[in-house]
Amino acid sequence: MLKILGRKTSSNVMKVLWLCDELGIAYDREDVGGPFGKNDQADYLAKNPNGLVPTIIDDGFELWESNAIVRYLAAKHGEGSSIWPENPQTRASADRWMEWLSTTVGPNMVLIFRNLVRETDETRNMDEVALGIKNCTKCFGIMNELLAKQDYVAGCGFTVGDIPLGVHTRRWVELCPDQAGDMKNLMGWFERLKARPAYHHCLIPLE
Ligand SMILES: N[C@@H](CCC(=O)N[C@@H](CS)C(=O)NCC(=O)O)C(=O)O
Repeated sequence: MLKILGRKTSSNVMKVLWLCDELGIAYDREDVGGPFGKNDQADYLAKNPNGLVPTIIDDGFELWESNAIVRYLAAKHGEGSSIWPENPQTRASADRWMEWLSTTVGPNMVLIFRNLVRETDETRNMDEVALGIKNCTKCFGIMNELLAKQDYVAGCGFTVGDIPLGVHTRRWVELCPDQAGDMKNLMGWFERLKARPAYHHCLIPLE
């Protein structure tokens, strides 16, 4: 059975859990990282030298990097579903939004999330929060424009492209409700995601 190493509160682990439930992939998850530790131990570092989560083990195949894991599992189990589009252009479009989350949205969401959720009153840096909000407003504004024309990021069907952005959009809505609330098309897409049973992985309390 597929083994997933990683705490369920991690945004990167959420991507994998969400995809597995969408495709009905059975898995066994072990808590690693955060308060559970173990990611600094030699046997974990031998699988993932970054000491980060998630890592998967599938029939002896070890893989880290959450987007790579999502693509691997979708390619293996998602044939015939909209999640892993057959059309190369639709698939490339989905891929583009996954990369954009990692390179452009994610680093700004980290500024907001780390300061508002993880730091204390003494260590919180509100200048970083303001910068994160400014840049995320631009990013989610781009999505809001896109979603005026289509139901999902890569077109009319739900794809792997919706997963990383969907994980972070929940954080945006919860941490910056005023900015998110003004983005009606984004909120419509968020409601469509919330209607998917597998999205429950992303709706747990932030920590
Ligand atoms: N690019 C990596 C980033 C992984 C990452 O930063 N994971 C964080 C959790 S979201 C982590 O392992 N933090 C240390 C910990 O949880 O102990 C991926 O997408 O898998």
